[in-house]
Amino acid sequence: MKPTKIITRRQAIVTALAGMSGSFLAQCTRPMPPTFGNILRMGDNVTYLAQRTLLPGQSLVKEYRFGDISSMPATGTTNPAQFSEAYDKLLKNAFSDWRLNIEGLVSRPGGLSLDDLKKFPSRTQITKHHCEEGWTAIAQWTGVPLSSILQHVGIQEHARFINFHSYDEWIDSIDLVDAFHPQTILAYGMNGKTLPVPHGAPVRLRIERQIGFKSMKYIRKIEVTEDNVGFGDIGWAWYNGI
Ligand SMILES: Nc1nc2c(c(=O)[nH]1)N[C@H]1C(S)=C(S)[C@@H](COP(=O)(O)O)O[C@H]1N2
Ligand SMILES: [Mo]
Repeated sequence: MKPTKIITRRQAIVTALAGMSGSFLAQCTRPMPPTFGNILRMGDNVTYLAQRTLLPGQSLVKEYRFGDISSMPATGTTNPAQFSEAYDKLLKNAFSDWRLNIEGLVSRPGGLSLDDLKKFPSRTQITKHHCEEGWTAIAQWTGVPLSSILQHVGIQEHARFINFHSYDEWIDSIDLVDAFHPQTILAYGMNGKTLPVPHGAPVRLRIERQIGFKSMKYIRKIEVTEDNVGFGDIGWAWYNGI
């Protein structure tokens, strides 16, 4: 008779844990973030999975009153005209030639003007912006829900990511849960006025369930894809839920 293999308590625990996490991931029908597999971005996977599992993602962030509006510094790029000829031209025409180009996995690709966007029912929200540098600010944003635009262009079956491209060459993406969140808007107004250049004119994203840098300014193009393209190696996490 063969001697029974003796398993130490430690081995048993390690094996059980590996099995548990393996089967958890195997059973997990949720998509993994595009940073999955990058050891430095392990925290990203954990917060993404935890938030998407525990909070189905549709809860609303707090909205404030008009009197709560604070001053808000403009950070990062504050005027793409300084280096982008294309943006400079658009700015000189008060953005009348600006088009929101939408391409990728959509049934009706094309360009929407600022006036086109303003024909959709608008949403106005007073929310707190959380910059990764540690400051916060409260402002009022007016725009069109991203969900309305995605429904208008008709996203196709395999679509999973909404990628944004800006005039200052940023590329970033969000998943469909955040894209269809009711407070995710393409904002063209700020504090009751036209969105000013330092804050992202003519149109910026407001994505209230994630940290500040995900709210991309100076939007040029939206690309709907199955695989994530909108995440460069900028050293920041892709998923930044708050
Ligand atoms: N295109 C673009 N979007 C951007 C940035 C930028 O430099 N370029 N900065 C980000 C960061 S870090 C923050 S905190 C907010 C700042 O928005 P604000 O300038 O309106 O305060 O925009 C985000 N979106
Ligand atoms: Mo930021």
